[in-house]
Amino acid sequence: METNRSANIGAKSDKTALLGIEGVGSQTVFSQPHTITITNRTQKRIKLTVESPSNQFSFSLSQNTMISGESIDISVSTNKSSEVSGTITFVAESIENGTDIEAARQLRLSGTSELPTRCLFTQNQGAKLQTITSGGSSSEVNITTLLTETDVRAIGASRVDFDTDSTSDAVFQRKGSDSISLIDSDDQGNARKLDTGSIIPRVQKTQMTTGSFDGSEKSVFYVSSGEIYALNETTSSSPKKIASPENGAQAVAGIGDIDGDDTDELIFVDGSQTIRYVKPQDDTRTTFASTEVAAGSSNNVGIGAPADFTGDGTASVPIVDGSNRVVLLGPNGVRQVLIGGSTNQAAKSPVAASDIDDDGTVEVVYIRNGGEEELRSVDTDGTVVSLTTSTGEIIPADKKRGVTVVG
Ligand SMILES: [Ca+2]
Ligand SMILES: [Ca+2]
Ligand SMILES: [Ca+2]
Repeated sequence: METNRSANIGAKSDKTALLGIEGVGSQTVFSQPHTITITNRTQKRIKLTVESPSNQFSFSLSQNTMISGESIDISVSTNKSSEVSGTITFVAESIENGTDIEAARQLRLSGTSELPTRCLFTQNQGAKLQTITSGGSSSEVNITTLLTETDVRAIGASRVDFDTDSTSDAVFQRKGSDSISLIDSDDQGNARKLDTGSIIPRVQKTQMTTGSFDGSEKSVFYVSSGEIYALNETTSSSPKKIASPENGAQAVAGIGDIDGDDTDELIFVDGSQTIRYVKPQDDTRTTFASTEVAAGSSNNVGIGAPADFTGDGTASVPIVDGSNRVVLLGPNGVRQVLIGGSTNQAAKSPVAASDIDDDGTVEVVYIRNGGEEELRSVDTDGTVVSLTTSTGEIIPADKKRGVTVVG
């Protein structure tokens, strides 16, 4: 099959002008979503297939058949956080007879994705699963309660929309369950359960994450008995073992390119709270690369999903260290200390890198240590803000669950 197709490319390349292709092939770096327009210049009705051989791009076609003279728009996007350059192949097949046209074009796309602007947390003892979004000023936020009267044991970081209803799904665990729950992050609704089978999730001092790692389907990544597993909602298969670190695993923080090599790492907290990461080519059982920095651990572990704080395409991992400082980590250790000292301290609990004031740059949202256990944010200039409701009240949060990014 593949051999025949390759032969056809050469034989039929003179026909590519019959596919009017606009919006690719130049050295321009486009921003996403980028639109490519295809015009059917043949005399036949054709069926169009668009592919990204290296899986860098995804496509949305309004329709895939075109009558003679008709044009369609293709929306192209990428889930990379940096600039992506790659090949797109277009295959047009005539429905009435066997003729086909195949064309390959280069595209450069800026993969800077929309910043997350929502955080997930619970009230005391896991009651009330709630989110906050920007309320339009540096300190004011809007609160949405997703679930009331539930005993939430652990929460996760998630920017994935598993059920493709255009709302990303929050991930959490309920008391006494051998499953992981998902719920749309912007409204009160019904939670969905993912069956973990015999690979029962860790429920205390832990964190989950969602996403795609090393070409996997979009999955929930979680810890069970010191190992890291991926569970996919749609394939209903058993959890897949991703890593069995030699000194264990406690929390999965997130997926991101922390060393700037254009591939994503899976960041986790090992059995001694040291922050390590899995590279796509790693064996399942090894020690894994270490940042040589440990997350603070008391009520939970102080770590959050990686995010691009500077807009250069490389992510940093926000953590709360053993001295209750909020710092940003790279693969070789601390990149920046955001807060430290005795006056401003963060609880040793999950944190969320999010643009919670909606000004286009990322802050770290955390739970205050000492005094009221309230949600605060700190930006890369070290400015600390106490988040409040529209009536000026603080937002209480539970240190055992922490705060995570969602949406
Ligand atoms: Ca959804
Ligand atoms: Ca990387
Ligand atoms: Ca911001």
